[in-house]
Amino acid sequence: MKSVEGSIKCADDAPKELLHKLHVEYLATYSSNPKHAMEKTISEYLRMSGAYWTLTGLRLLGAADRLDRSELLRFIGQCQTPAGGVAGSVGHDPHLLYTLSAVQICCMYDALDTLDVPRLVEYVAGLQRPDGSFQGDSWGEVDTRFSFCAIACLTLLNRLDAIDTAAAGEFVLSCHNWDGGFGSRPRSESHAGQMYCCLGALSLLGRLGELDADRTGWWLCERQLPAGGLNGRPEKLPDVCYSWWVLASLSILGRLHWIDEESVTRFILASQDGEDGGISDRPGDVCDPFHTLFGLAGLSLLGDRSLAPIDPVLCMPTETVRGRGVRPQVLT
Ligand code: GRG
Ligand code: ZN
Repeated sequence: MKSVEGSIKCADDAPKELLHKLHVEYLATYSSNPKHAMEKTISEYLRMSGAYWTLTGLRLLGAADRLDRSELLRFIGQCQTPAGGVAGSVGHDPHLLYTLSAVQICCMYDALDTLDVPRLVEYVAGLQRPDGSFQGDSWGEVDTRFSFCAIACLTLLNRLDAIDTAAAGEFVLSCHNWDGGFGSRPRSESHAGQMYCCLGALSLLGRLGELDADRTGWWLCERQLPAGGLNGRPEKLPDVCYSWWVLASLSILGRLHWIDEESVTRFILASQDGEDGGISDRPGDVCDPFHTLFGLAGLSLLGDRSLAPIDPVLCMPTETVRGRGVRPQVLT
């Protein structure tokens, strides 16, 4: 089997600077651009998260005014269901993933009155199970991603009192593996996306002190490949979105300097589309708003001062998070 090491390279003529203006145009016009009609149809079920990726990306670029605020808030209002949770699209079923995206957008727009907050809190709290875990919706799938979504939603709404936080923390800690990583459930394989969710949840619960931060940080910094990009688990390809899941996790642990910042920056910049804007998963691939946000967010964490600072736990502008009086725990 061919090793992934060295299989992905940044071409010499790949972009080396951040294409700020092109990304603003790409994100601001994504949903109205006929070129993306097919992707838009296929991703209809996650439109709410798409709106969060686009708005957050534009906030980092200082161009949030390019989106129609009232249209987006009207859409959110239409997606909150009688159960209190928020769906990915109008007429769909609610889920914690989209409920968090809706809360994040409303916080960025300072418009929480768009939502029926007491009912939303009841919905989130109702998804907690006796072992402290969270199911994503009424169908019952349990995953540490959903623990993060629930805890992040309630933190932003200042309603952590609605759940059993001690049990929620114990469940997340029970998903910590011998290799230093975290999985989706107890004894599941370590994965960088799950790592971000678990460290984010423990940060918001103020329980990072219970971890061996060196062992955890070591699993994370081993995700960097020779070309600079980061993968999500051993022997996998590098992907720009892991510049967020891994870098944010290292940042929460106060160990961002454990990776080579220059080569990961080069990898993200090489994944930009030099003609139409946007960032893809790796150099030469097709761009999408998901990788565009996480590429920009990674660059912001790495200190690009042309972008607004980002909070490593909530993946929202630091200004918004502080404005709500939220100070997630980070280790130094
Ligand atoms: C507020 C930023 C934010 C997130 C909300 C849903 C969520 C919380 C986090 C998702 C974390 C996660 C599990 C990310 C991984 C996404 C991803 C690229 C999955 C692909 O997995 P595989 O197995 O890919 O297809 P690999 O790279 O392992 O081959
Ligand atoms: Zn990806």
